[in-house]
Amino acid sequence: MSMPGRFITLEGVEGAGKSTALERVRELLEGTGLDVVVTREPGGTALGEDLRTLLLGHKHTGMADDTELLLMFAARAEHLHQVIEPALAAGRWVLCDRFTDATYAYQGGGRGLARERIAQLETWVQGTRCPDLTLLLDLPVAVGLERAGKRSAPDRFESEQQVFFERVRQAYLTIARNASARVKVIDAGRDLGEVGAAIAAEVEAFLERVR
Ligand code: T5A
Repeated sequence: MSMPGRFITLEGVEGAGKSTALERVRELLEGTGLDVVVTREPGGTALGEDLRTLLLGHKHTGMADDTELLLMFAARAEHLHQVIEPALAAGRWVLCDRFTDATYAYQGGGRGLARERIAQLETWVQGTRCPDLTLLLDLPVAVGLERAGKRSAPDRFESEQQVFFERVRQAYLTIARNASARVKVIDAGRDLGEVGAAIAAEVEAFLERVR
C-alpha cells in the first residue's frame, strides 16, 4: 500500500534561504520517488496570489493588524480547499513555503496580536490539519536582512524595522521549543553546503520515521 501524503513546511525570518532550501527538500523527496506539490503562503491559488499582492505590496501600507491576519487566513482557507487537502487525500506530498507558524511569528510576535486570537482562526480554518514536519531556518536578523536586501526592493514586511524581525525570530524559536517533535531548527547562518547537509539530515530522519 502506498504511503499517505505528508505535509512539510519551511519557515524562517527574511533572507534565511527558504527558496534555496525548498529546492533542496524537493530534490530529496523526488529522489525517493515521491510525488511532491510545491506551493507557498500567502498564495498557492489564484485568489491567494491576489491576496499576496495586497499583503506584500505598498498600496495598503497602513492596513489594520486584524485585516492583515484575516487576509492571511482567507488565503490559507482557499489554499487548503483548493490545493493542500486534495493533494494529501490523493497521497501526494505537499511542500509549502511558510504556513501558520508564520502567522504566529509575524502577526503574533511581530505585530503583537494575541496568540488566542490566531489560535481561534487556526482551528476554524484548519480544523486539526497541521504540518507533519517544519524546517525552521534560523539566523541572526541582521544577516538575513542583508541577504534579502541584496535581492530586491523591500516588500511591505521587509520595510519593517529590525526590532520587528527580532520579535518574529523569537516567536519562531518559541514555537520550535514548544513543538520540538514537529519543528526542526536549522542554523541557516552557515554556508550553503552546510545548511543543505543539515536539511538533508532532517528530511532523511523524517522519511525514516514515517516509512
Ligand atoms: N507572512 C507570511 C506573514 O506575515 N504571515 C503569514 O502567515 C505568512 C504565510 C512573504 C511575507 O509574508 C509574511 C512573511 C514574509 O514577510 P515570503 O515570500 O516567504 O513571505 O518572503 P521572504 O521571507 O521575503 O522569502 P524569500 O523567498 O524572499 O526569502 P528566502 O527564501 O528566505 O531567501 P532566499 O532563499 O531568496 O535567500 C536570500 C538570499 O540569500 C542567499 C540567496 O542566494 C539569496 O540571494 N543565501 C545565502 N547566502 C549565503 N549563505 C547561505 N547559506 C545562503 N542561503 C541563501
